[in-house]
Amino acid sequence: MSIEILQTHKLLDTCEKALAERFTVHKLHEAADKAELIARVAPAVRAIAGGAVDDALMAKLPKLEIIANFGVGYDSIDTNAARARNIRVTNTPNVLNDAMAEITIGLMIALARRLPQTDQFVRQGKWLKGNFPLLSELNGKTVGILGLGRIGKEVAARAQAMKMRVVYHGRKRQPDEPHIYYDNLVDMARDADWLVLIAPGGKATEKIVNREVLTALGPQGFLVNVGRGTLVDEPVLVEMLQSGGIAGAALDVFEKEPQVPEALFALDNVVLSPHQGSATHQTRNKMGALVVANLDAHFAGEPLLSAVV
Ligand code: NAP
Ligand code: 8YV
Repeated sequence: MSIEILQTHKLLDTCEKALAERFTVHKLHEAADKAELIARVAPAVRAIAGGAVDDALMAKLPKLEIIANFGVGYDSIDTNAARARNIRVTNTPNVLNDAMAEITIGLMIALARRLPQTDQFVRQGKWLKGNFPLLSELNGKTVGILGLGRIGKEVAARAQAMKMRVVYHGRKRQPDEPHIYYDNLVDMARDADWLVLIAPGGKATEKIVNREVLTALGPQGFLVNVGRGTLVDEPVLVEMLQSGGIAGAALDVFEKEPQVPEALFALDNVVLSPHQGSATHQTRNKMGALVVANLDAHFAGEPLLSAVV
């Protein structure tokens, strides 16, 4: 008999195909009556593919053994509840590091040189009436990275290639890293020209970038958030972008996606991206393959490839 699994949101076609070849897949996101679907399949469901899993959902699935998240960030899964219920959790680390580092540097250049705005300037015929204002460069500047992890290190390497000085903040110093460590985020923001956020979301980091941090970054400072929207106090960020409290922001993630504060749409010192960090064919295919490989390993009784619980 085929193993039954629950899929919580749309996944890549190749991933869905691979899952369908192995399992009986119940698609929660497609169900008109989600409660009815859960009640009907609950006695048989042994795995979840996807995120957005809270304790209440786990409680309804007595046979649940594993949650295979599509993404490295697993803040949408209650890992404490999973641990307490002896449910394994996997994520998709490393396969997206290069895509993430590329979009981070891309967003930095796009913001420094206002690439979306210059494109509009040409298309709207404004160049015929005069030149676009002068801007700034990345080289020679200091970038402070919040979260020098797997992705943060790839961002650091590329920032150095851009002739930037790299410093970082996290909960602990990493002795093998050559970059200067700040144990205080406010101090790092004060010394940095660019603040790049690539730390996990969740309670521990909620609004870690608050008014004090943004004030320290200051009117010449740029913020790039490719980590999670919850890292930033979003209303304060909007206010400081409007008032010139910071110079600009490039944002791939937001507090309540896909909702984006409308006030940002009117600002020229902002570059917006719809959570596209890992959104390339090659990376998403690798992420999907890792979701499937973790489920395969689990049901074959083999060690998981990338377990977080
Ligand atoms: P990682 O290797 O675990 O790195 C996370 C880093 O954050 C570590 O350096 C860690 O350093 C730091 N950190 C963790 N908790 C912290 C805290 N409370 N305060 C300060 N620093 C903290 O993770 P990764 O693979 O690089 O991924 C990082 C995050 O990027 C993911 O969790 C996800 O939210 C986000 N992401 C976004 C996209 C996108 O599409 N935009 C795609 C992929 C990932 P310490 O342990 O020293 O604190
Ligand atoms: C998303 C991400 O998972 O890996 C992460 O943590 O934020 C992204 O890769 C991806 O957009 C799928 O939802």
